[in-house]
Amino acid sequence: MAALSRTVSSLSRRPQLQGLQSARQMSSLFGHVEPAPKDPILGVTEAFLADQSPDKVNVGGVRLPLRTPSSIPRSLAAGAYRDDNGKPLVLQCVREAERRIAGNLNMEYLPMGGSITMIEQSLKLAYGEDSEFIKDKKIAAVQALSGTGACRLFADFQKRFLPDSQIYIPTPTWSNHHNIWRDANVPQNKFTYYHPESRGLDFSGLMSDIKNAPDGSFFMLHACAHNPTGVDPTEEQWREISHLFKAKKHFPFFDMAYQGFASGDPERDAKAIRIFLEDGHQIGCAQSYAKNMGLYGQRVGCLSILCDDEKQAVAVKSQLQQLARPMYSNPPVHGALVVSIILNDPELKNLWLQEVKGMADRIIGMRTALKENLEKLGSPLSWEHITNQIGMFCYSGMTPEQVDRLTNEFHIYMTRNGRISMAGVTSGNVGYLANAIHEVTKPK
Ligand code: PLA
Repeated sequence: MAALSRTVSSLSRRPQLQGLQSARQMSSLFGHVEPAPKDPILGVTEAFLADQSPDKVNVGGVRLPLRTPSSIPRSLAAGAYRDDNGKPLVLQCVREAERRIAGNLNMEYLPMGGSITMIEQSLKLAYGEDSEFIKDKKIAAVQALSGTGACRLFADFQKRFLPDSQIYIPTPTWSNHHNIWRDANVPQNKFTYYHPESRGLDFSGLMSDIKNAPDGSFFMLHACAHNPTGVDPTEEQWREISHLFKAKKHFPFFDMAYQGFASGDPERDAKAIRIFLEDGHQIGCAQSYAKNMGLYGQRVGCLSILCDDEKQAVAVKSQLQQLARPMYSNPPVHGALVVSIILNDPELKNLWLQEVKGMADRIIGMRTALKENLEKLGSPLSWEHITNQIGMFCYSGMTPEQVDRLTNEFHIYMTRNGRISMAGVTSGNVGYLANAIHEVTKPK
């Protein structure tokens, strides 16, 4: 009996011991894992949330000063659009699409490549309503997890099928581009883009870097509303870039995260891509509906690659699907339904076009307001670049130290590269923001 009870109790202790042992193993197994460095963009939101001051403003995106007890903290850290009251905006066309979805449509898996309608409509936006490439089925395209997922899928494709290729990335660029191609194990090169003194494009530097790259190089280009600089080449400059690309047989990969956000017109914002198409390039393109439809958290976008013919496009698409299958199998359905419904219905599409223009115009208005406020305060510095730059961001030229002062003394949060998310500036906070910028940039 005693022997039996010993056996029973040792048996009953065993799972506990095993649990302890595996817990010990676990802690040593991951003991070497250090916290990851903070993301330069999304980390700003975290810092903002931790700030207890009632005056905090996040322009990293920007956050409003919380002057009234009723106001709620608003994040302007990542580039996310806010209305003039500083509130996140759900577009009317999106609300209507959601109304049509609710109770009517099922939530089955999408095909591995995503929603066919969403892809068709996305290609029309990027390549043109009547594009011969669409008609000839020369474009391999899959639904992607927003713009980030589209870039990453392309980078993985590049690594798998052109394993010796590298990617040229502009200086500066959206910080995550570096992470994307790094994690896909594609070596990176930089090319000149921005001219800090003129706060504009370094066109000659850009052209000479394109020229000096080995023939057949891959280049990552921002199709419009360059992030973070807000500086885009002119149409004429794009034509020259395209010609040089042709001579050098380079491959342009366009990241088009802001179609419609630059000029207010998605057609105009696709101009760079259309120029390259006219010149007979093969291109790649990442599209995102995060900003232009306000579908940030829905993670809906499209990756396309223009191929030589239909047969090649079929093969490339099947390989893109093959890359997606072991990662996430197939993309999410809800955002794809929203986009399909809006772009497939002429009335809703029209409403969307008006709403994109409304967002772009509000941002343009805030650029003028910020510049005028700084001038009224008597700032001796030139703020012309605020209105010359385009899209969601203003690359202010402030130093990391000046940004630190904005945060420490004024509770204004923005990325340390001096990027202001203009989409978060409102009639209510532009004065506060201008005053703080003036204080930290005043010559001593
Ligand atoms: N490409 C560029 C150039 C971007 O600026 C962003 C987003 C993306 C792709 C990806 O967006 P998506 O995956 O949401 O479609 N850049 C933001 C957000 C707005 C971020 O950093 O994730 C920014 O604040 O820079």
